[in-house]
Amino acid sequence: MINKKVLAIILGGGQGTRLAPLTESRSKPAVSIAGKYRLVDIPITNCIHSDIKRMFVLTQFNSASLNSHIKNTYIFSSFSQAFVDVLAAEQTPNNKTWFQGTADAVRQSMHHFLNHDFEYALILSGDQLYQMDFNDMIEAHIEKGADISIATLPVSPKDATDFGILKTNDESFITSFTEKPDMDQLPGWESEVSEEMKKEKREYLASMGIYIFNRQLLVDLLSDPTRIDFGKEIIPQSIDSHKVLAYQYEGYWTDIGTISSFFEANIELANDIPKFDLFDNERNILTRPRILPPSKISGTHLNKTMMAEGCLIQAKEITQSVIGIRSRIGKDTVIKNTYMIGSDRYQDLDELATDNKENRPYIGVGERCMINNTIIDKDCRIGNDVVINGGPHLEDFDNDRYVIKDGVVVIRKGAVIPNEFKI
Ligand code: ADQ
Ligand code: ADP
Repeated sequence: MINKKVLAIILGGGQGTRLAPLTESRSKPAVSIAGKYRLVDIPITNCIHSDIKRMFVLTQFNSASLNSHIKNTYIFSSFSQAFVDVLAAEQTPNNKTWFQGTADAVRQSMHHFLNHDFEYALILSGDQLYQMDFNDMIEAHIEKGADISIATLPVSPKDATDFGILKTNDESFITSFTEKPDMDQLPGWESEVSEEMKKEKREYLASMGIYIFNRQLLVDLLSDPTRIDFGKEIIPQSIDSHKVLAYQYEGYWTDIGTISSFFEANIELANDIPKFDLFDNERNILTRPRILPPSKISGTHLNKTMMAEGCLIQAKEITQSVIGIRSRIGKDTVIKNTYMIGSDRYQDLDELATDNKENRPYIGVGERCMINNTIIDKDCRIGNDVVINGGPHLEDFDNDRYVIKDGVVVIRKGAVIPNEFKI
């Protein structure tokens, strides 16, 4: 099955500064989540489960890891029209700059989209965690004769300032929209929401940054090059002149565009019943299958831990953590509230001997370490007796080995943390 009316455009990320340092050596869609997936797998999976199988991923810079992931994962039959193509910002004679914003990214790639037959463009963000069947939203869009549809979610006043907030009429058409209002602008923006949402004090309707546009309208709206962003220009400027429908969603959805939200979302996955269900028979998250051995664990007390395949674990305790592919953790180490992304490969015995001789820690985490509130990027070498205790007591910090953002310590990809180092 393939939905031939819809073309999906996944906004893969701007400069990615909010997710730095994870985005310093790779593009945002290639950032790893849940120990084995990449961010881009979430919107692609949602599309595939909705029978939308023609997708473009727009990214600011093209990384080898993103291309090889997509090329090796989303392989469709040669008789099908399905594809996932990565489009990176290109410099052309007419256009010497990178994408200025979300709408600009779509405008600059428009000539690629228009080569395809479609009636509706489904525009998605690349940094959100959710499972959604887009068909319901597309049906509502068609049934109500909308020009544009925006998926919306009730949020609390605290969250409302991070989103586009809107109000609708009785037919769910949007009558007003404000992008990321200040706290003192919020009064008056409340909406009618379900009893359940009211109880949670989620009375503001937020844009989820998921849009459906009718093809010609998108072309027309983007013909004005001063319109750079969907949230700042396109949507607010369309409310009065077009039928902009709010599609209400109440399932689990979270933005994972910052280090703290990315960290929280990953750690939450290790709960007994996480809000995001990776263990769903039908709506499973797709990613590149790797041929890895089962994880080997010895003497470890594992508590609320999600561990990917191919790990070698001798730690004393791992609690509320996500341990990514090929992770190695040494004896008597205690790891809590940590997302360890894993490694690209194993070291062989010769290499380990060389590391030993040169006094360099092995790839992974050494012995007798204590690690808490930390993200360990790929291929880090953390020595023995290291203490990393992240938390709100730490101030923001940045050096060539690690970064501290909102209390979360992020060990940079490939960083070497020597024996007995303390953070
Ligand atoms: P934000 O998420 O703050 O708000 P933005 O930073 O523009 O909006 O990002 C939207 C998506 O586009 C993200 O996935 C981002 O990575 C990607 N993106 C940003 N710049 C890009 C570029 N130059 N090229 C390619 N991709 C790019 C938006 C809306 C709000 C809404 C929230 C919901 O503006 O109204 O409430 O999304 O999260
Ligand atoms: P990231 O996942 O951090 O974005 P990449 O996907 O670009 O990084 O790199 C991962 C790929 O690099 C893997 O396919 C892995 O096989 C390969 N790789 C990385 N380091 C080495 C190495 N030292 N030797 C061989 N292959 C490596």
